[in-house]
Amino acid sequence: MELKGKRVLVVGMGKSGLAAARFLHGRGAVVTISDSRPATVLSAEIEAMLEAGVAVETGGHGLLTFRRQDLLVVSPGVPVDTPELQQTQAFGVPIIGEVELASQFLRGKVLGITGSNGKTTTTTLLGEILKHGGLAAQVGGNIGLPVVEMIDGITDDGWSVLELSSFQLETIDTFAPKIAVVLNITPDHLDRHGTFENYAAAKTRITENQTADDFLVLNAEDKPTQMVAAKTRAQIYWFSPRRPIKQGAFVHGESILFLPCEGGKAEPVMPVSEIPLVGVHNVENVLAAVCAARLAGVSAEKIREAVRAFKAVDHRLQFVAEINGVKYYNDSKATNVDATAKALAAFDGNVRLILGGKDKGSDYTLLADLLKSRVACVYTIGAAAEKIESQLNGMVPIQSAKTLDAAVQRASADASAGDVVLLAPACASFDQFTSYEHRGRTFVALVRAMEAK
Ligand code: UMA
Repeated sequence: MELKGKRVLVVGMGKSGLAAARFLHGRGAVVTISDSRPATVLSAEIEAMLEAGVAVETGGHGLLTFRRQDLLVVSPGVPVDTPELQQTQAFGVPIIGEVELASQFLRGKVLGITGSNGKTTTTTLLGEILKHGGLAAQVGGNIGLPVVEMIDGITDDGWSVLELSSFQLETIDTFAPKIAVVLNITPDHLDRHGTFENYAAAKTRITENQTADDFLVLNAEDKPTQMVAAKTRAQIYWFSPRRPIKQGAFVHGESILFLPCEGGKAEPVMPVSEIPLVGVHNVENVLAAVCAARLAGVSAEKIREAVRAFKAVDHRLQFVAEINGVKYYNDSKATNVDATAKALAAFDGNVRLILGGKDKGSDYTLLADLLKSRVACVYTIGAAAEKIESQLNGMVPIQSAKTLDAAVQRASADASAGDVVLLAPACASFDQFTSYEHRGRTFVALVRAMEAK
């Protein structure tokens, strides 16, 4: 892609947009960046952009700004159906996301991971496995590092391991990972995508440019993920924690095996008991990582060593502390109902569950069975509290705590030895926090403060 002299508008002044604008300017493009937020809350970003030689528009997206451009680069958080973007598209101006832009300059091979849940754990784990296996590898994408910032970090023989969200995949064009992984597709971001079908279609785009020389790793136990198989030209590898499969990774008895090809000989990789993470969903994450890492050329032995040494990623079912026999877990990254279900399934019972935040059009009644079998009390917080309380009314004891601070205090006051206090809120964090990390860090700090008393 030739950028010199091109007029490019970057939409969104968050991490992705700022990185994209810097990159484009460095390649000789004439760059403008536009953000809907007012200048008063963007002063540091505005200064940095102006200093870098990028023109800035804040407080809304001006239709005229959008008209005089050769290319638009949108941040993942900007919906593609915003009127300004649609108008630009109608004028024939190409619209791509930051991942597509970066992929046109990124050297080496890409291992892309998507799914509704488990992306960050699997991406981080795969980065560790590839490095332990002696391969040059870097990790980024939705996990927090814009892909444009990874362009100088890898050579032709290395791997970029990318966590990819539906938002990022919605705006690709030519992006084609050598190995793509779809962990699962369960309802999430329905407020943005409108329907589950649209959301699943965005995730499916991870394979749309793959060829017969590429690999696609899919979850054999997840129906919507199985459907992705019909849309690919890549070679499919399956994973399953429940049953043997013809090509891919699965659990047999107490062991994880990898079958490199149909009719081939299954290789033992490791005992399931050596996985240092709780929950069946983490067995699935490891199985997906085993498939992808074997396809990238890492030996079973190196995979086993790297998995054994792996530590739970912060905010994903992260054990925080045990105080008076009560265990505290931070699963702030459980930002949708399915992730909360997976977290609950990792415990036998006596869970005091903190639920709530910014609703994403979710159906909390899907938790009914798990709540009845495993949860002693739900403590609601944030903007979604009322909806959660009305949907779960009568299924489980509920206390309206409003804030995370109050929820932790009440749950710990109610808990007795053997109980688990779990933050797995099933909602986005943006009503009361700046991010799920901020929410998770706040939870950890509240627990540590109780521990110190
Ligand atoms: N904005 C506009 N116009 C709009 C909407 C937003 O100008 O119509 C502006 C906002 O005012 C804000 C900026 O866009 O200033 C924010 O952009 P962004 O939401 O794309 O956020 P970034 O900081 O660029 O971070 C993005 C990802 N954010 C989202 O997808 C919402 C980060 O994923 C990612 O780590 C980062 O790029 C680097 O790749 C976060 C996330 O929440 C972790 N992802 C979702 C998830 O995991 O569920 C998908």
